[in-house]
Amino acid sequence: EALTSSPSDLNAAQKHPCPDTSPLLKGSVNLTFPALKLKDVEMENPDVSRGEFQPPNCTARQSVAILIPHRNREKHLLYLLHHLHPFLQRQQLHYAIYIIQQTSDATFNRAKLLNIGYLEALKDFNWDCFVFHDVDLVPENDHNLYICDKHPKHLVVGRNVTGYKLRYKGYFGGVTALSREQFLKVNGFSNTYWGWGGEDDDLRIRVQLQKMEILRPPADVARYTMVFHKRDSGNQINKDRMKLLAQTPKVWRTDGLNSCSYKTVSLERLPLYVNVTVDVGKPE
Ligand code: UD2
Ligand code: MN
Repeated sequence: EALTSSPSDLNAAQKHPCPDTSPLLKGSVNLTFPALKLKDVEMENPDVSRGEFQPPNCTARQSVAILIPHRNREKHLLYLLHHLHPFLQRQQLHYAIYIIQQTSDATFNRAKLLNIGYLEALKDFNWDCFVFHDVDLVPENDHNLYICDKHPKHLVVGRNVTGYKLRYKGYFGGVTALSREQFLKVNGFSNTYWGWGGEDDDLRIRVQLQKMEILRPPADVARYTMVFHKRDSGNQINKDRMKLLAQTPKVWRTDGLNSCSYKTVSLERLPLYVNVTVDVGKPE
């Protein structure tokens, strides 16, 4: 087989499945945050094109869309791209990164942006798995696998800023991984959380209502560095969040993916990510 196959054959059916454990993993890495330009990060990642990567010599075990809600955090985005691309390549995944940008300075809606990311990414490819990712969280250990499991996964057990401890039982913020089916089953996120807080707990309630569990990697692996930031303007604390959380069991069927209306302002395929700019509207 090796004697007769040409390089192009290797890209087709003859590739072997990637191994269960990638030989490229490094474990815990020392993160650095040097001054960066987008061009530098592009040069570091010659095998990524239009935001997408496939392992060259084996067939990835899963195809994963990374969805990042974003507005006005350009420096964080560069750091994340700088660390996350090599991290995902070491995991031998087929992946693409989608940045979902909210236009206008109306109140931020993280959850709705992530619903939109899911819907838009599925227009490109039938992704197996979706990772919902804050822009300011950089994973410290590549044994924290960005793949989906039998149950939804919460990948952030600890952060540098909180002493690497789980903030509270049921905490589901920061970075989560749900399969295409799991996310559909819970009808995605609620679209009704404007401003900071609550939307992550809402998703946990949806998961629990479906009798799914929440899985977490071991604490020594599920570690992140959060790049320091203050509360953004346009993302003030959502004072209604407790009231909304009490409604979730009643409203989840009609508030979510199936009711997510938005306008796509532009969709650009940049070298390192797909840039989806959307108008999510504003609170009613
Ligand atoms: C926590 C959660 C986060 C979310 C949030 C409440 C962790 C590690 N993270 O983050 O997942 O549940 O609380 O809503 O527990 N963003 C922008 N521009 C903005 C505002 C927000 O890009 O102007 C994005 C960005 O990806 C950011 C994310 O939204 O990382 C969450 O906002 P945050 O970082 O201000 O909130 P934080 O750190 O309290
Ligand atoms: Mn943050």
